[in-house]
Amino acid sequence: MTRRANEKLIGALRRAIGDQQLHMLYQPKVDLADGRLVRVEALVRWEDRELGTVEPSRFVPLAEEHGLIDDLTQWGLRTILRQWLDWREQGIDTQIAFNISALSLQHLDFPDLVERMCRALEVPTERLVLELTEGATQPLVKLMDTLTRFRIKGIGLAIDDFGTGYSSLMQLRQLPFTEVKIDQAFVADASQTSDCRLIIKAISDLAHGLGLTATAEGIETAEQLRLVREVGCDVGQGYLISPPIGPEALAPWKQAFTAQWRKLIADEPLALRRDVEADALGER
Ligand code: G
Ligand code: MN
Repeated sequence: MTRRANEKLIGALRRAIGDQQLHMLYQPKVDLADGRLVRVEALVRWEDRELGTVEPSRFVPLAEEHGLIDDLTQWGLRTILRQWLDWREQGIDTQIAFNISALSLQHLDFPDLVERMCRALEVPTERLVLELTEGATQPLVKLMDTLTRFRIKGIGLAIDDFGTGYSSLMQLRQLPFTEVKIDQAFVADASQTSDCRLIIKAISDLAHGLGLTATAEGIETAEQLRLVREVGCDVGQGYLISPPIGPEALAPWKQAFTAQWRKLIADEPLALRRDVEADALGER
């Protein structure tokens, strides 16, 4: 893109952060044992009147480059914390996962700011999970101090898109993560190649060995759902379960999905359907 086009985009982004042109969608993640909602991932969307839909993959790097990332992060945090309160009013007590730029984590006082925001709105810090992707230039190990501060405050930490890019096994061991999100590329090919199934299982076993939750991203088919359940992933996310949805759609989704879950796993081998069996035995 030309410099001029970029400048126009940055100006528009600066205004958008101020006046409601950004909004959040939320994609449910469910417990793969019983289909229950465990958390949602907040995904920022930008509809500009002139520019149309601008993808986060385009505007987040620009925001980082031009000093807007902290404003964007704070707008996002305020939005999701208020949303949490709204859902709790409706009787939904879920965790919210928030994608965070490694740049925002360079400030050592950032965990305190997040804690203050949670406290001001009376949202328990345990309801918040931060998702981090390792950038090419910024090994996450450098952020050890900030990440440790978040953990001490009870905030969860997920490593996103694990298995592609630069994520190394050493970081998993050294950093205080609570969750590993297996990159959707592996899940996408899981039905075709046994290599991908093997990799998903290996990451999932590794996560469990280190005491972390293994989440499979990008589940689009019932076959992929079966495969990730079979290899022992704990949490699932993807279009099959739900695309990212507006906040008002969460309650209706939750109701509909419980019924759908039974159908989704109906053809699976019985060994995988412990929850259904337990139900039949009246144990739940
Ligand atoms: O990097 P991260 O895992 O945060 O990216 C999440 C992105 O993946 C979102 O933009 C979301 O819309 C997209 N996504 C979510 N579920 C699926 C899926 O099942 N298939 C594909 N192709 N994309 C998905
Ligand atoms: Mn993510």
